[in-house]
Amino acid sequence: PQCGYCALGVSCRICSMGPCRVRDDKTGACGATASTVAARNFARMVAGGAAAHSDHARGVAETFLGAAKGEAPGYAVQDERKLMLTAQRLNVPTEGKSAKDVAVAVGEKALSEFGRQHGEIEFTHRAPEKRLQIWRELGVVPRGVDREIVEIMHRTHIGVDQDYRNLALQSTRAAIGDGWGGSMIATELQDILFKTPVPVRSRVNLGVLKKDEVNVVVHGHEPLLSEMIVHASRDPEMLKLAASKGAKGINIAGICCTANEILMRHGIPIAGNFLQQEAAIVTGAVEAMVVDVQCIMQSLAKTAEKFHTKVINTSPKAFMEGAVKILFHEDDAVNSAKAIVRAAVENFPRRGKVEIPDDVEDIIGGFSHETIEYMLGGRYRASYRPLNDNIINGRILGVAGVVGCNNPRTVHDKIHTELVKELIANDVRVVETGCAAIACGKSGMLTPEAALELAGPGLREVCEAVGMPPVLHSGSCVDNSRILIAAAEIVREGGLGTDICDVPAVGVGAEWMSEKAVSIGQYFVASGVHVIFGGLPLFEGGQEFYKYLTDGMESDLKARWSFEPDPHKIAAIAFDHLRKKRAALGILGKKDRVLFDMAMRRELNV
Ligand code: SF4
Ligand code: MSK
Repeated sequence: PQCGYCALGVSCRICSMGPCRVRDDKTGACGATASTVAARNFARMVAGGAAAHSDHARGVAETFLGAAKGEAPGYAVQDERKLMLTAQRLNVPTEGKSAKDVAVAVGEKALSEFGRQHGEIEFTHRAPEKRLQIWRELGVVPRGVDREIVEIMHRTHIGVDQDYRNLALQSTRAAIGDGWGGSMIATELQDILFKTPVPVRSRVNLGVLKKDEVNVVVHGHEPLLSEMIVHASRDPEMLKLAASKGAKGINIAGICCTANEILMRHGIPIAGNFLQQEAAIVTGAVEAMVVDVQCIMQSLAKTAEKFHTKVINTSPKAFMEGAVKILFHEDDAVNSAKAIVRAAVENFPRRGKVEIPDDVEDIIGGFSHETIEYMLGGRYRASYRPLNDNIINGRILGVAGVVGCNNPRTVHDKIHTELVKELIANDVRVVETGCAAIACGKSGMLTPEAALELAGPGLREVCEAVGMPPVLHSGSCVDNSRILIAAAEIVREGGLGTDICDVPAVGVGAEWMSEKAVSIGQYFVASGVHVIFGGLPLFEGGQEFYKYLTDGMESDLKARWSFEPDPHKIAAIAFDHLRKKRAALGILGKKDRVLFDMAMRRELNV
């Protein structure tokens, strides 16, 4: 049974005078009000989410440094151009230095951002100047990734910070440390190690599992593992072993964000999103489900007991009862990955009845910020200019970042897909990450052909001109940092205001469920983007705090939250917001294309 107080965000168990359930004018045993309790709960969700993203990033930075020093065989810098750009952004000198030395310095600098105690996280300087100014005035520029998370844990201890706005500001600081810190570090270093994604065609849904091959499903979040599994599955020794067991090959497929990572860089097919993890096992066709961290249901091993599937637990941070432990060692990645793939192959003869659904869709992934810029502007003038122009001339109403999880409170994928269909039909350019992207992939919206069928006339015209799908897959949860960078670049390109809050843009987490989603939501709001979450209005019980989230935050951050479970109402809120932003920019009406005659050209002041 679910607790009504918890649903409203007003139960507290942070000290043993409680637990307390606090509503209206009642208080906890310590005197805490409902708004204080709700703000503390919100802050702790942000801390949990920011910690998850950032600990993932720390692991990447450590392996990156090991690879740069030649101490992590199997990993190497694959995108030197991005290495040099990232060095500049981190204030690491590059002149006269070898790529190896720059990589070591970048790895050390990135790693130091986590434990940094003073100053400002370097990547926050990628935000528009005005945004940075807002953060500085509010005192919310993160000093270090870890420090802001620790400070949340301190401030939410019994008897410390009791002011809901002050708690929300620290949540903002930690969330910025996630989006413009930890998550951005993860994305940038992963791109340098494994290549910056470019568009790649693949397939999605359970139908990607193969009847006659060994199926290895990788699930979780960290590409350090999955990249190596992909390589191990192509190893001739492994393929020979598979053949000796009667299999025609080794098929890798992904679930959740691990799926997004290997789709983006290798075009590996996706078996499904969060709510399909057990369904993949139930096909009877999965020899091994290889899991690392985050979003792995504890029920998996129990489900697997009924089938031949081995759930292989690879992270020392996340032990699972009933799973086979084959720990993944980054300093011996190739052999660790081979041991995992070998275990899967050897399990093939134990297969029983197999039932793989036919459902499968084509999908295009790989829309990194660099790719979007290149596709819009071309090799020699990569830029967001065409996107800005198409927003200004009204062909595109605005941009929506639709991200986040699945949640069994709603029919699987329904809110994502109904919402996104409505958005693109009304000329909103949609950028997606995480399980939301997989949901829309399964319903066929991630192909250029979808633009012809589903997009409104303006968006269709733009998609046809550049050969893009109406919905862009930009990667995993940490890759929401790509959307932040794209937003900053749109501002830098000019014509749509001087801060991210001026751009007609919204963020939506329609089926969110994880703490990471709350951190993502807060760093989008902190960056100036109106954020709409579906599901429960989790903090509604703390009335003043809830009013602050949904209204008052606007005066601090020029953006706020909305909570709305219905996809059509979410779309209505989004359209209303995009139109308001367009009106403020003076571009509300659609501008007709004008063919300039000679007299008009002469009048141009260029
Ligand atoms: Fe109750 Fe206050 Fe303790 Fe929370 S901190 S459990 S509201 S006494
Ligand atoms: S995997 S956090 S269910 S998006 Fe990133 Fe999906 Fe949400 Fe996990």
